[in-house]
Amino acid sequence: MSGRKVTELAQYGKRMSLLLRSLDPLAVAAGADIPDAVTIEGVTLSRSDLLGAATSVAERIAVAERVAILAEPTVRTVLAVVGCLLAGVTVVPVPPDSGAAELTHILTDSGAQAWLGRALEGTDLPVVPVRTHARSWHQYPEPPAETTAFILYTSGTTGPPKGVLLSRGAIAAGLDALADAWSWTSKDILVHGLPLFHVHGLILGLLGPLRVGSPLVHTGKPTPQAYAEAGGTLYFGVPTVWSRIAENPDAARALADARVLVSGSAPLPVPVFERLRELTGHAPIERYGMSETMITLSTRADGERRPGWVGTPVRGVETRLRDETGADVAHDGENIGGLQVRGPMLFDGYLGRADANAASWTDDGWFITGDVAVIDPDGFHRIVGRESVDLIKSGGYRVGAGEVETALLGHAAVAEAAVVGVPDDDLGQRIVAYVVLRADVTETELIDHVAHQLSVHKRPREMRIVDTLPRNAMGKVQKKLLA
Ligand code: MCA
Ligand code: AMP
Repeated sequence: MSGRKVTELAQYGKRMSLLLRSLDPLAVAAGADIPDAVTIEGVTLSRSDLLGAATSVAERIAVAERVAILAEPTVRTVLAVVGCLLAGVTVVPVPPDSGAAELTHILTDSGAQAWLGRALEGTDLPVVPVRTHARSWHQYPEPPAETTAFILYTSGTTGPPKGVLLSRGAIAAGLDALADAWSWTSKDILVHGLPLFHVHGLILGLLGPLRVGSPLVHTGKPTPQAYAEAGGTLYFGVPTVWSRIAENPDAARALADARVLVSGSAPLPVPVFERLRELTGHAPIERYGMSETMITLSTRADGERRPGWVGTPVRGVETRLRDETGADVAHDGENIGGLQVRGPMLFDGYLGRADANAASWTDDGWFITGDVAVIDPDGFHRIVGRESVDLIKSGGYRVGAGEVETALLGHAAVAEAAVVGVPDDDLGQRIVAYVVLRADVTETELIDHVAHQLSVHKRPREMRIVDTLPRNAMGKVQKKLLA
């Protein structure tokens, strides 16, 4: 990043930090105990259970700088994450379905010093146990707002996932902006069954309710039946979750008593929006964000909810559109441009990736999202798509075509590989791999190979074996012809 940009960002950050509050996740909503603060694995923890047990985790881990947490949806994961936040230790959440190559990359790249809680096999890091019945009431001073709270691994178009550095201050600002947009208060009960290693399930879905003081029910898996039975007021889901609920009218109707249904992480198809409205009586709130930025745009609980549109900037956020030459694009609801954002909830850069950091920011300090959007004269945003076909969103997961191609090329039978996202009614996009083979192999074997190297959710759902890949004169695969 240029010196000028760093100074501008620092000044911007300083102005915004005046608006921030502490990220001790249990401090803001302090007061009377909450008997049902978190329910997960069918176990309910009160706020004081959580504080006592997580503080005991903090005491064990406070000497560390960064630790890896296997982000299964369990009581231990919750205690480990909150314990680290109390002690000011950086958390590296590890997807529980991580395969060998992805796991090695995350642990090495992040510099995690130990596992906190359960470890995946095949790593030589020390393991610090999390004891659910231990209690401590030690009080830790609030670490500075700039302290990195999480390193979240997220896919790029090429290469292995990059570590996104999210500070305590960014998270506090991001959560407070959402509480404002969604009128989210301690009277709500949040329900979701999203994974605890991404912004959506972990930061919004676990730290959000702790900060607001609203009970959380984590359903394990986000099935229509589990959502229907949970009895919440506020529901989070990725579009795949909502489209499965929309196809299950009984489950959908059971959500009629909720206050707000929120969709995000990928575009919510308009027919799913309409069907949910018909069955539940609620027009869902749609919001837009990234691991790098948290949530920057949302429709509001007290505002218009327009199908296919993701609303207006949340508190503290500014947006603009730029064309390929860097010129301004009019906010006329028609012209499309590259979406750029800034605000107090943005990340502090990719860990150890000067190249990617330089490419992600404009000279005047705006983050280049890589998404293409239109903005109407009222400030409403519609996300049109991504600039690159090499970033795929499948079931709300961001998957880089390049990482899947590299994994496939690591199999002895694969000579060439090209991976694309194909429209899919259930997953939004389905990962499809085109391969040229040099030896016999079954499709299942190749799919399993990716699942074991990267992670289960990055596996191609379909393999297409071809004789050649379409290439241009430069030898580059023409993916538009494949997708
Ligand atoms: C199938 N399975 C396999 C294989 N094939 N296991 C090993 N090898 C294989 N080859 C098993 C899986 O282990 C799993 O088992 C079961 O099949 C189902 O897996 P799958 O088919 O992948 O699940 P799905 O039904 O497709 O999942 C849909 C989903 C999921 C639940 C919607 O995609 C999901 O949780 N998405 C959320 C993504 C998310 O949170 N994104 C937020 C990013 P078993 O079931 O027994 O385990 S943050 C973000 O985007 C920003 C900030 C934002 O805006 O929010
Ligand atoms: P991730 O890093 O997993 O957070 O993925 C971020 C990407 O998800 C964004 O850059 C968008 O491409 C996409 N995304 C998130 N929310 C939405 C939404 N509501 N509509 C369209 N795309 C979305």
